[in-house]
Amino acid sequence: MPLEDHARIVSELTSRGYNAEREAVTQLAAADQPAAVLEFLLDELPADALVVRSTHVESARSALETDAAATNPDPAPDAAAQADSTPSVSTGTTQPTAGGSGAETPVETEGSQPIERSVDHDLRDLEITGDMTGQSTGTGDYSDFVTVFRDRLERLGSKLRGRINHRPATAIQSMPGGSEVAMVGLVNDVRSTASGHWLVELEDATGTFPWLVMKDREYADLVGELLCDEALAMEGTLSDDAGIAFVDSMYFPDVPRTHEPSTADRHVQAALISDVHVGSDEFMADAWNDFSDWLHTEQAKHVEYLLIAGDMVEGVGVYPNQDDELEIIDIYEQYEAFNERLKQVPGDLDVVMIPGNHDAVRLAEPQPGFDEKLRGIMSAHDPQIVSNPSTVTLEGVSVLMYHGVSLDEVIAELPEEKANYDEPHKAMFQLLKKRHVAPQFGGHTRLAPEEEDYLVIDEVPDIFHTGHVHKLGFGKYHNVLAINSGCWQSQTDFQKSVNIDPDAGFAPIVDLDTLDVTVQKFS
Ligand code: D5M
Ligand code: FE
Ligand code: ZN
Repeated sequence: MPLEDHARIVSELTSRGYNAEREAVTQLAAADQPAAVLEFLLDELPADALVVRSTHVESARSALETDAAATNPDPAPDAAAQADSTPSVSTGTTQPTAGGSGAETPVETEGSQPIERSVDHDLRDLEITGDMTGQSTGTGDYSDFVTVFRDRLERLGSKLRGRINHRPATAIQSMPGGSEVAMVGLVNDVRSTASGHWLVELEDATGTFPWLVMKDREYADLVGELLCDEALAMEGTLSDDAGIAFVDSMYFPDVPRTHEPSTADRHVQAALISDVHVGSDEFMADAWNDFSDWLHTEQAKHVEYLLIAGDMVEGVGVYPNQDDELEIIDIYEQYEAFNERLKQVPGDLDVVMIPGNHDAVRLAEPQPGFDEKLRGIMSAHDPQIVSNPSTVTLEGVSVLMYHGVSLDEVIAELPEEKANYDEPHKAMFQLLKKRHVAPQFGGHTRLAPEEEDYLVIDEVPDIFHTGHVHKLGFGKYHNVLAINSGCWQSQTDFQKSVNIDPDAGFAPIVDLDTLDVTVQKFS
């Protein structure tokens, strides 16, 4: 089947305000006279139908084929039955009323009627980079870990080496006391000394060297930000016995302050969400319905991209006692239900998704995109399914998508003012500064060693999008927009027990031409 036919059918349907099931498009394309079937079908669709389903196509085809059109073609009963399961969107007959049933009405009252979305697909541009799906080579051997850390040091070191006159650890070990020295390495260990100073051990490909940060130096404050295995450069002076170096300067790979983000050439928006958790008792169906209804309204007509940063479903066996709060027990049924949720959003959106720690892919990062079976299930709107992390560039604006498991660790390890759950974007700033999405190995975040370190932030993104901590927060770090997108799951028993108050039912919307953010609330 030529793809153009599919694309033409989809754009024809969307220009008339309809979404379509993928199967329906395939069936239409396969019909003898797709245009005739399409016209017939649209004539017969119930007035409030928003989604063209395969059952509609079948009815229309058989009605046409038996040439019963003149007598009594009646796909309506079938179509009406289907319409019950179509997403509820206020149709112009049901006015949203304050204090009304609420659940099925969009939160915004202004411009909240569904409209015929008309988008020009030719203006869109979406490119994926850094997707490691299908590229996994790691076997979990010790040698793989050596390779991945060497790659990390190589690539992050290259961002540091130009700034200092560095030497390998072994060369420093043989230099005389009092020498000026500099080194690029990964943080091997951080500990405080008896007198309250800090000893930071750096490791490179040749060996390790201890660096002493005096407690009263301006850099002492930065020691609190350090995580094991992150890349760092130190400059200083060797002690008289040449056994340690006193730190004068400390450098992070960082984002240059001069970074100028790219922007789109037209007014177009992306909705950034994550942590849908379909299958959980706490999945907020009403908020999701409101969100997807809103996407069909005038207010959302510029939203052309939908990015989902992991935890599509609640999964099974992710945390102890999780089973008690499952609405859907079977993992595949959870994905089927998620796909139904995906069908609710306009079919002309370009959807990109990465997995999270609740999803049915390996837990260790980088996580490859979903396997063929799950792709088959999550087929609504033909989403781009890529690895965690991956970068998607939308009309020139690069968005680094990462689920965010390492944020728990950054928040646990760093002082409150530098990273906390109420300001998740601050923890994201730290990852940008370290130019790595999950620096610390061996804690919460599991690492799958590969030939290269896919978790390194090689190119500075224009937007950094994470989820996982279920808190909404955004801000700019050296002109990079960091957004943690909240969730669609209300508080779980575990979260109640540890006082996590999730930000559920929010959709941050980014203007790709200005990188401004507006937050739509649906709860
Ligand atoms: O995790 C959502 C947030 O809640 C994230 O910050 C981890 C934390 N969380 C949730 N459940 C648990 C349990 N059982 N143990 C430890 N931390 C937890 P998400 O993985 O997206 O559900
Ligand atoms: Fe989550
Ligand atoms: Zn998560």
